[in-house]
Amino acid sequence: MGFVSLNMSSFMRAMLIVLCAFWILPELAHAKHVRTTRHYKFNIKLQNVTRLCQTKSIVTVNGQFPGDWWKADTEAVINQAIQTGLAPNNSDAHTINGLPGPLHNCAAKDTFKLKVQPGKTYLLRIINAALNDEMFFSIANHTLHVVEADAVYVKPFRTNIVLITPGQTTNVLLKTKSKTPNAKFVIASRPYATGPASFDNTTAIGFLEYKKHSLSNTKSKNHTLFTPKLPKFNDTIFAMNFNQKFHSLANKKFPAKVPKTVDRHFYFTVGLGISVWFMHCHLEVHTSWGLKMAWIVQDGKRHNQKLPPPPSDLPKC
Ligand SMILES: [Cu+2]
Repeated sequence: MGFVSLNMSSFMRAMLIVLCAFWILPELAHAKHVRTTRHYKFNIKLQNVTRLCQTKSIVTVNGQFPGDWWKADTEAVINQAIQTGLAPNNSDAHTINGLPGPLHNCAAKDTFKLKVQPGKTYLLRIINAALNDEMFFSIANHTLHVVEADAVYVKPFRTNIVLITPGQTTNVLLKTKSKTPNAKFVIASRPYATGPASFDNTTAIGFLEYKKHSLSNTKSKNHTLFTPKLPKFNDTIFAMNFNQKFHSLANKKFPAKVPKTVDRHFYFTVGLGISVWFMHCHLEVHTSWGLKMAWIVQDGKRHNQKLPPPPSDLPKC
């Protein structure tokens, strides 16, 4: 159970895995930290990054970037998509924490390594930061224990493979083997796609590696390499079965209070000439196709019920 797991003394704090666009954030977690407020510093700047034999200047957060990798300038990619009205050109590589892994040219060193200790439970915070691809994710010879999706606790369930959509987050527990194995385990991620459109059908690879004790023989490099089996790119039966495993936690502490009656009806109209907020609930790329909901938001009576004005650099219509 999720909360039983959170009370385990050997619980590791979450690792952020950003797939693909994946970010993996590993952490050693302890129950006493569950309700603490955390503070983070985000240093956002342009910097030169080299991937797939090619260097370009991109926006980084604390020196890192999530998301697929395009060899082309991504501003040019989206501008072309807006002009043609078609989907943006496919990315050239999916990544795990910004690293495509050894299946790509020039990327042998650009491989994410998740270093773990034996006999621990790690919380992996998995985010699909891909532009438009749903992703399978798996770690060879390890079972993942899904406990949360999109900031909501779920009834924990075990799976060897996670399927995650763009912009979605999920937290999974990874229990490491009780003793350090003489093996390396491949972490793999690649898309699930069923539509007629083409997609970036590349596989991002990382490695799960067990830390060696300082006394152990560090010369033994004859690791067995285990690779996970991912579903075929169009395995809809897997996708449906996986999605059916999600249920709200619905225990006493976190009950599922789902409203069962409609008590208020809304009627939306859209007009011109008012400050209007656009939103789209999931894939950012869909906003470039004109798929937006327009919200006209009126201020409430109290001070904290008033919206701040749009930022000064918001592009004008
Ligand atoms: Cu959409």
